[in-house]
Amino acid sequence: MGITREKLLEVYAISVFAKQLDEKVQQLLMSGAINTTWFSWRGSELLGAVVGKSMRPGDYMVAYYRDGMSQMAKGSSPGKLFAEALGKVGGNQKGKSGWVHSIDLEAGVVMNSGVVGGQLPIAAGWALSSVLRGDNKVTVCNFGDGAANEGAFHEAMTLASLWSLPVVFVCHNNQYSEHTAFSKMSPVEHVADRAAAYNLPSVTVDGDDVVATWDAMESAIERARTGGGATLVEAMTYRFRGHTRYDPMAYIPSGEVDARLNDDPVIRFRNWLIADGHATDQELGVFDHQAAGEVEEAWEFAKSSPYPDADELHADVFGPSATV
Ligand SMILES: Cc1ncc(C[n+]2csc(CCOP(=O)(O)OP(=O)(O)O)c2C)c(N)n1
Ligand SMILES: [Mg+2]
Repeated sequence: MGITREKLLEVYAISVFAKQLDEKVQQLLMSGAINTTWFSWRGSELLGAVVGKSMRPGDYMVAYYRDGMSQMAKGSSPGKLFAEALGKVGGNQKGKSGWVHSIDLEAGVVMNSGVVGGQLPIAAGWALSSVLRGDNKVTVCNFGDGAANEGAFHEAMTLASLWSLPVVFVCHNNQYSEHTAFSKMSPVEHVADRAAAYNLPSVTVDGDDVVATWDAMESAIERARTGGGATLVEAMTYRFRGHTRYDPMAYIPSGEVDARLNDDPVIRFRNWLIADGHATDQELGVFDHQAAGEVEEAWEFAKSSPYPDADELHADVFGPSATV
């Protein structure tokens, strides 16, 4: 039990890559080179990396629009995600889903949604499918703190507890839901405090603390896999950028974002890896360098992929048939 050196380095590699990819996308958006809806994950790279890396390859991930870093840590191709965000044929859904509905069945990313909270009962459904099929898989469901205020949260927690489903609900509590602070939306301090009402085990962890978050994920996944049922993990994190790129963040107390930016968790983790003897500066420098190359590869892949032909409009979609 506990995170190995190998996994610590994998978490570092994916988080530094995710940070650089997000920065590349911001730069492309601000320069007008691309135009897409992008929900920045800056500030939560470590959390996403730990969630994806703590799962088995065959496990199911139910994603949400701000957790591309978790999906990539689970094995989803960055190039295909990027192409999907741009509506290109090379994307996971050939450009028809866009970023917020991209899934990757090969990587086990089975569901994704822009409907806030909508994925929670569906995650319970995936977990129920594992019980019925006896496939010994665990479903991990990512969602935000705002999603915990949807009725769907209540439905999912109730069923997951009642039926002892093999699911781990991971709340990425970045303390804001669009333009509203969690403290203004919730009568209890933590999402995890609500678990008692469902008789569910729960924990609140510092999502920037890789070791603590790994331990929380490992024991919740183990509980789910061994018949102990569901767990609610609340990981505290922070959203470095606005909800979308058009958000001036005027509702955030002055100095709050700067204080967070000056204590970037990815840099803090890097320093800790060195200070604690897990890696040298040179070893980590190799990952930093590789990440820069992989970001360019993903961008090149997305850029060079064509847009779908107009003939494709009705293929692979529900609704009017191709003959309409
Ligand atoms: C059912 C529903 N209600 C409202 C919205 C509009 N909306 C999009 S993102 C968002 C904020 C959700 O916040 P949170 O769950 O904390 O996730 P975060 O964006 O902070 O990662 C809202 C309200 C939506 N997409 N779906
Ligand atoms: Mg939030």
